[in-house]
Amino acid sequence: MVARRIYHPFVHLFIVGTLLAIALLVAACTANGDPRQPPATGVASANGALTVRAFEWGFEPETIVLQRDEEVRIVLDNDGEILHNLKIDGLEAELIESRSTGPLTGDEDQLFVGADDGQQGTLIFVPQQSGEFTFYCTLERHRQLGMEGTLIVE
Ligand SMILES: [Cu+2]
Repeated sequence: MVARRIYHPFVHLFIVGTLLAIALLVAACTANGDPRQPPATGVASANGALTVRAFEWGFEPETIVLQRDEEVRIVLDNDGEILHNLKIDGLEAELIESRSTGPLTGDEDQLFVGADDGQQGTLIFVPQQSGEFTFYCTLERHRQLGMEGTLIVE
């Protein structure tokens, strides 16, 4: 009887622990396999480079996180069948270079880069303001079809 009293709480803890572990495992597997999960957030690498894939109809990643006052080189990789671009509105920034491919280029001080289908464009700038902004494709209806993302400057 004494042995049972000592033994019992441990068995109970073991069962609860095992069930918890299984529940966590199942939750983790479900989250990873769920196609509705938003794509991972994009963060610039140590050398300030970040690739954003454009396609019909969206960007990947959909959320980009940049650091204020740190130079970033965004490579717009057009993986789609038609021309796309990436434009950021309302962000105070020092534009260093915009190198587009295809027929569209931005105005002089715009944060804009275009990329022809199967091509890449490069946009280099220094964000000078923290906050949350939107980036999108300016071509007709592309934004409405899903070519829109969030840019966060920390
Ligand atoms: Cu587009």
